[in-house]
Amino acid sequence: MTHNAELDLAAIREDFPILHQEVKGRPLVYLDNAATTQKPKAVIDAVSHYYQAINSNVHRGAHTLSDLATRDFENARASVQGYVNAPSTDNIIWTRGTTEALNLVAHSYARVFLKPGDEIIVSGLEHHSNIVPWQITCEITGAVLKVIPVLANGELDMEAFSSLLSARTRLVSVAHVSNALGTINPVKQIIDQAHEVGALVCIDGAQAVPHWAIDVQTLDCDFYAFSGHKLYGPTGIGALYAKAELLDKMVPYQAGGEMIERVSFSGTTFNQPPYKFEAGTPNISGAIGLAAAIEYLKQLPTQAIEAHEAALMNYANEKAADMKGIRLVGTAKEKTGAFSFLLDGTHPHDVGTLLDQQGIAVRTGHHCAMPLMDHFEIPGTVRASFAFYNTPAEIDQLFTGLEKAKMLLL
Ligand code: C6P
Repeated sequence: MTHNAELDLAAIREDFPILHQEVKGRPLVYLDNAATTQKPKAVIDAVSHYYQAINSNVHRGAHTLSDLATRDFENARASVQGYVNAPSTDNIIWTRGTTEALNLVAHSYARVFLKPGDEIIVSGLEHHSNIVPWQITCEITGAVLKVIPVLANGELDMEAFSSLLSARTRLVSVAHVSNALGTINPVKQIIDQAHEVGALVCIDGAQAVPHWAIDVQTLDCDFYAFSGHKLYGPTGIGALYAKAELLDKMVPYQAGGEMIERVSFSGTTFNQPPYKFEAGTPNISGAIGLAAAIEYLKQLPTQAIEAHEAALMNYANEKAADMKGIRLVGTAKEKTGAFSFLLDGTHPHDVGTLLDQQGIAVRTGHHCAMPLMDHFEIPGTVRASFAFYNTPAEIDQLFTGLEKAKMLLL
């Protein structure tokens, strides 16, 4: 369905079949969008159409269905290219998601080109997917991992970042948006400063792309990773953007079919990027579903969506200011998506369970950001995370649910 400039929330919610159900006898309030977003019918239909009408392997060219599948699969790559404004479809590598995209950079670039004493900088608010691949890289190469400290409000300490940068810095890898706190990091500044010392920059965009269409050329990042399932697309598909000159010199990630040019026992030559990094039969339906998600998002009124998401965050902040015994975790000036908090005297898991009993879905725990939780000396948080289909009424329900949880737990 097409939406015009004004945001028609009721019409938007009609596009998402899963939202219209009861959980534990209550209308579902889905506030776990940072974990995964729900899928519009356009995405479900695109995946279903692929399996019903054109299911075939791609790039084999042997018959009509294979040609159709290849066309839709490669058109999907063009949709992703357009969404992030990459110069060419050759800059877009299909992955299973953000995690695999970051591992690809670690495996195919960092492990090959970093030497003992080189430095990789991450931040203290990273998801484990943007920490562990670099720890392993450091173990293998002898490089050293440096960490940008996090301030009390959940923003990065940018002065500390400046002092960490040196001629030894080879790679900076940071989240565009924190999944645990919602902090929007100043990635353009990080990229520009890192480039001044000759370092490359990899951005974990998992929590940014669901909120606005990014532009990799304006950012001038070297790598940008994201997951389809957080962008209203299917699970098991994501993408890595990388600059062409880097892809040319990077080594293959996995080996097998598709990524080769010619195989013989006297030696094998590799395919051109992006295929050099895409061994094996890809997630064809996932790519087609992700393209359907992007096309769906493109027909929504972007400014109204952004204003609505900001209004949801402001409203949650106002409600929290009126509530006794709630402590927000992450109060950065620039935030999107995640709204993390603790209720005094309660454990996040107990709060999450009591919310679930009222049909309200949130995530509780460390959010795969254990170093960040250690930094704040907390076991985890309750995290409500918003998407454009959420309503102010759902935020009211969240806070009513929290008052009930408080009564039962205290
Ligand atoms: N965060 C969350 O509930 P994958 O699992 O590969 O699609 O995405 C990993 C990932 C990487 N970086 C960030 C910033 C993320 O938020 C995530 C996924 C989910 O916060 C699941 S742990």
